[in-house]
Amino acid sequence: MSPSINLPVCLEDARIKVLPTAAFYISDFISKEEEEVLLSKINRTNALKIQTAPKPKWKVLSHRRLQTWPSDLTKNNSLLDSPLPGWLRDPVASRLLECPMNMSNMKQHIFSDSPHGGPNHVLINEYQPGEGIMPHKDGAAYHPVVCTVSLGSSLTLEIYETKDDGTRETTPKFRILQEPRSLLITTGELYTDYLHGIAEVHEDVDLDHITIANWDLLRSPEIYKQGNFQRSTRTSLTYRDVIKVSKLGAKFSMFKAR
Ligand SMILES: O=C(O)CCC(=O)C(=O)O
Repeated sequence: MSPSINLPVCLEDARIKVLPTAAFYISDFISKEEEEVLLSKINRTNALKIQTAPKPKWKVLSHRRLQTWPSDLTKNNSLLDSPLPGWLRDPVASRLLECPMNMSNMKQHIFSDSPHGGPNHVLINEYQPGEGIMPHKDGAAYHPVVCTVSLGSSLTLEIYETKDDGTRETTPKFRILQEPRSLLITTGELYTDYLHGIAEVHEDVDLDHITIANWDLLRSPEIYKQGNFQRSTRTSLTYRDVIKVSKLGAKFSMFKAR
């Protein structure tokens, strides 16, 4: 194992204790070399797709770029059965499945209770400084576990409560700082009841041990001791298990270039 990886013995050791339901943060989940390989795959994939298919893999949205692997969900929220490409399975997905939940049951991992026992879908989002994503919920298509690996730059994810009338509070209830090469896992009510988003700012401010829920789990809290951080390009990979999978996909996927 690369020395720059630092995995806890079990996820329980990486729990973000101030959050209402199980959420975990591992600052050194992948190495610098693995981060570089992932970034080159994400961008080379794009170049290859341009050569072999008219539609580029990146979807340019108004405030970020997005890739969807192995494919977009259908209108009824199902996934056409197709494996994730090898570079999205190893090292991230395989490492997620190897990390035990707690010491009392070393065989249980974060996807043990999910419909397919592991992630089958990855969204790749790229944010330039000043870009972000509006607060939202991920909805019913997925099992309520989201595993996010961050590449390139730090930024804060903001978690919002909803008011009794269903509208969202204006200030976030919690903020989680995600460093490059880190893994964040959110589950349960954080998935079902709270909204999450990324502010469209160039700089994250008001960073300290009180405002940042995972401060004690950060790799390099000293970087943020002035209380602010200037963002650069940040790419995230979010691994999820899509509940409905249509077997039709298997037939067509063998004809697709990967
Ligand atoms: O990029 C991220 O960390 C968040 C992405 C996100 O909110 C989503 O994919 O639903």
